[in-house]
Amino acid sequence: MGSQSDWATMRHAAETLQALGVGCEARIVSAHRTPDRLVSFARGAEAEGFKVIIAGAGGAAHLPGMTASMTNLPVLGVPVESHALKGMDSLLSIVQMPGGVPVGTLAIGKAGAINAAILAASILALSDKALAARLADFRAKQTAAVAETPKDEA
Ligand code: RP5
Repeated sequence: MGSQSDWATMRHAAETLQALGVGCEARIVSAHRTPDRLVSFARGAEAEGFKVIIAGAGGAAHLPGMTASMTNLPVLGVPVESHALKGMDSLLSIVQMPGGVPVGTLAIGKAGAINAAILAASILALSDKALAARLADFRAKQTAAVAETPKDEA
């Protein structure tokens, strides 16, 4: 993620990955404030053993796109909700990549962070049968948890 301030959103990705039994590592890498760290991370991620990168950033959110420019790993982008523009700036910064350098862009905020984790798990599950089973179980439990009728809220 681009900043400590993104963690309130991106922790939902980490928690979802943990729930699915997928190992993950959370790092702060700012495209603007720590550009050398970005280059070093993106260029070395594959050799470090990462399989999928979830990049969350807000505002002028260049982190996902710049990361994707320096690695062939799948990069999933999470637009963090900004104060000024409610994350529309983040979304448009992340989603409008030029053809040839893809970032799989998710929804703004918490839903996007959760879905980035599930999508990362889906990618990894293609070559991991045990994870595929955990993912199927996760989805089945989610379905079972949806009531057929609403109840009054307290
Ligand atoms: C972006 O700027 C970060 O991803 C963050 O969403 C936003 C604001 O960062 P802070 O000023 O809160 O550190 O680079």
